Amino acid sequence: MPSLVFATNNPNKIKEISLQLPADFHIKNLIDIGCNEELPETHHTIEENSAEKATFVAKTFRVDCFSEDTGLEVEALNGEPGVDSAHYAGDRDANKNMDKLLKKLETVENRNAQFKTVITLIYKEVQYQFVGILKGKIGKEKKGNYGFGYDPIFVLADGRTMAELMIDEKVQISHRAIATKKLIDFLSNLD
Ligand code: ITT
Repeated sequence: MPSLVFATNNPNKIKEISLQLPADFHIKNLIDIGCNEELPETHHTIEENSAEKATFVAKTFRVDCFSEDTGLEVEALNGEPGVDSAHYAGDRDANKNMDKLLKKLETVENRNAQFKTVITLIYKEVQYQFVGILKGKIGKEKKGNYGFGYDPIFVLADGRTMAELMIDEKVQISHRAIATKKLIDFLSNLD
């Protein structure tokens, strides 16, 4: 397995993806390569922002790396918060983001939503993307103490919210896990 930098400042993403990676797969994080800055996310799609973060790190630090961008897309809101998921209520506050979404959906019957993760790998200066989608519904209230971000209001097919799953269960089924599995399969097949 090649040595890669995981270009993210989100410790929850590192925790989840590290659990899934095979034992011989070593990732470095941004601190290891001396990158202390916020990664640029200036585009209007999850795909473009994911690519932007990986490209920035690959070019600035001359490393092979991967990044990921994730968004929650709500059907009745035409895909909102989507690419704005982190800043939906203004300041990266998960509780405020969820409150804003619950308020917008107060009288809305269609609660269908999906999490979408796009991983961008830059390996030997070539870019690859891997997508993971998980469908669910937005609940009426927050439930559960695990996970992060929108997990307490994202209801799975079995009626539990994502925040009611412990991390080892989340990494079996999540949007991020689906995209990560594709990344691992790809890397395993490199010569
Ligand atoms: P990096 O860009 O440094 O990787 P970030 O936290 O800014 O980290 P994103 O731009 O992908 O990450 O932001 C997506 C937001 O969506 C994030 O702040 C969370 O609120 C939410 N989110 C991402 N993954 C999630 C998950 O697995 N469960 C619930 N919410 C999630």
